[in-house]
This record gives sequence, structure tokens and C-alpha cells, in this order.
Amino acid sequence: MRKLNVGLVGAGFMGKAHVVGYSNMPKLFWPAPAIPVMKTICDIDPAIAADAKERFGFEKWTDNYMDIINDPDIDVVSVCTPNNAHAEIAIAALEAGKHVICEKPIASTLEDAIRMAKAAKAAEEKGIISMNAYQYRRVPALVLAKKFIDEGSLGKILNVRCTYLQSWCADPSSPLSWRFQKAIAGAGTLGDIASHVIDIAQYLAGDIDEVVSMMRTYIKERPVQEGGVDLLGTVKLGDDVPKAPVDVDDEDSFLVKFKSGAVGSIEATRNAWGRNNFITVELHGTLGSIYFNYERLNELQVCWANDPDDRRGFKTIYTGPAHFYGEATWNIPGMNIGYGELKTIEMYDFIRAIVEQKQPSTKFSVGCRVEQVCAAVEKSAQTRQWEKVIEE
Ligand code: SOE
Repeated sequence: MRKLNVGLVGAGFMGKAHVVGYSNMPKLFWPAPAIPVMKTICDIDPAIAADAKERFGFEKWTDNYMDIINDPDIDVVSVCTPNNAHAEIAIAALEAGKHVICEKPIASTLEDAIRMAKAAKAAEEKGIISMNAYQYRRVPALVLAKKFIDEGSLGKILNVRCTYLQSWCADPSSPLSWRFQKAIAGAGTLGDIASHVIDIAQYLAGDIDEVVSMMRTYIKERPVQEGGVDLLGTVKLGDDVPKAPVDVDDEDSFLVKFKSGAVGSIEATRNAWGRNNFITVELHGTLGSIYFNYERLNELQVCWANDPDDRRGFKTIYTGPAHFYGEATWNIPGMNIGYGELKTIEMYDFIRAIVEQKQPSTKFSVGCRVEQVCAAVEKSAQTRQWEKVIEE
């Protein structure tokens, strides 16, 4: 069976998620399209890189990502660093003829996102695959929702309401990691999590054309985290630790108009006590509605307009063997998948794209379009007016 050697850059939370995806892929999806081989792991902190090599079973570690780019044995590069390093690593990898999966948001600036989409387009002509890691559109329940939309079962789409609510930033003693620094992250909640629901909304209802938005920062400074991987609010730092300003958004709310004529709203915050990975999508069409909540990710609620009056209402479909990826995931509906399996599905789609030489649905130009929507959201928060999504 074909083997693909993986070089992974960034050994934090998302590095671990990619390793889980690569390693479990042939265990769930068999026969696998190819077998990923954990070749080299890179982190700028040598101690983290060396530790990750042992823990994740890589053959080598390095603290210089160019060792991966210059290694002719590496076929595939995973970019799992903070956002401001995505462009330089991903572009170097694409130019060196490596297939690239890059974490989201695609970049920390729109200029970088556009450069990455251009580099991916040039590489595509040479059979190189690019993928942005917007995994949530691959949840089987949302792929089922997309099937219902595409086959016309929901009629004309009128409204798409999405939220992404988390709580890990609600405590002011949660440290100031790179995710709260504009120079590194590019944006706060907008790039970190609103981007996921922008992707889902565009996946289900097509391109967003215009937005009007509000953005707020509630906690203006936080205790500084020195080094280490981002612990996402699982540690708290006390008053003895120096504080620094937060220069990104905590919360974003915006109305959207789609090119199709549908309308909708998106709300995202990381300051919502009691909400953890609360990604919801409610979509109304002329023939029915769907509702999805990631905190119950193996369920899709559907209401069909044509059901008789006395029994019309939301019913729950539990995803399983009858649905997308169901041949590989746990085969009792309701047990189907968790986050690890979702990253495994993502790696399956990525490796399959390489083997079949077909770009995945989240190629870099799609990640770049999410960034263009984010740019319109930021502009509208300033101008307090509707803003068009500018495509280049
Ligand atoms: C933190 O908000 C975070 O880890 C995001 O960065 C991820 O994209 C999301 O999937 C889970 O939450």
C-alpha cells in the first residue's frame, strides 16, 4: 500500500489533533487510500519537539521547519502553528511540491490568505493538494444536511442562523496566549471560531455577499503566559503575573446576505459561561428546516413542511452506518463520532484527495473566501454599515 511521509509543524493542541487523525485513519478507513507515516515533527521549542517525537511516534524532530521543507522524503506537510506563521510555511511547502493541510483561519492577514490561495492555485497545476482544516463541515450530520439541501428536500433556503459559543475566555484570569494578540492571531473570536461557522454557512447556503456587524472586547488585559503550548483557559494565572493588553475581539455578531438571496445571522463568542463547543446551525427552507448542535454532534433535527399538520415538528436523525463516512465510523447511530473521529475523517478526505488527485472542498481558495468574509465583518464593525465581501 502507498505510504505518505508526514512532516508536522507545531506540536501543540492542533498538532496532537492532526496526529490522532493521521494515526487513526487507516484503523477506521480500511482499505485506506494510503498510510501516513509520522516522519518529522517540528516545534520552535526544542524541548516540546523532542517530547512530541516520543509521544506521537515520529522518526525525527527539529526546531527548524525548513528541515521538513528541504527533505525530499516528506510528501505531506501539516501546518499547526499560530496563525501568523501559516503563510510562510504553507507557501514554502507548496513550492517544494508538498501537499499541505493548514489549520484555520488560513492566515493572520487577508494579504497572506490571498498569497496562499495563489500559491495553492499554481501548485494545483502540478497535482499538489491544499486543504484548510475546516473540519466541522465534515460532521456526518452536516453532510446529511447538505445532501437534503442539494437534493431540494428543504426547498429554497430562506434563512441560516449560526452560533459558535464557548466559555474558555470568560474568566479574566485565563492567560493571554497568542490567541489574544493581533500580531500573531490576526483576530480573536472572529478568526478562531466565527470562521468555522462562516465556513459552515457558506458550505450549506453558498457564498455570503454582504454583512453588517458588531464586535466587542470585554476583557481588555490578561495575565501573560510565558512559553509552552496554548492551554485554552485550562490554567488560571493569579494577580502576581504581569498583565498585557488584549487587542482582539471577544465577541462578534453579524447579519449576512447570501448571493442566493437567503439571509441569516452569525454570533460567536468565547465568553459565554455554560457554552463549550456550542456550534449551532438552524436553517429554514420553503419545504422544511434543519437544526444542528455540535454538543449533540451525532444528531440532525429535521422538520418537513409536508408532514401532516398533526405530526409536523422536529424529529431527530441519529447519524450512523446509513450516513456519510458511516462505513468507517462507529456503527451504532448515536455512538457514531467524537472530535478524534472528526479529525480522522478530515485526514481521510485529505489523503484521499492526494491519492485521487482531486482538490478537497476546503482547498485554500475556500479558506481565503472565509477570510474575505471576516475582512468585511471587521470593516462593517468600523463603518457601522453593510459591507460587501470583496473577492480578489
Ligand atoms: C479554541 O477556541 C478552539 O481550539 C479553536 O481554535 C478551534 O478551531 C475549535 O475547533 C475549538 O476551539
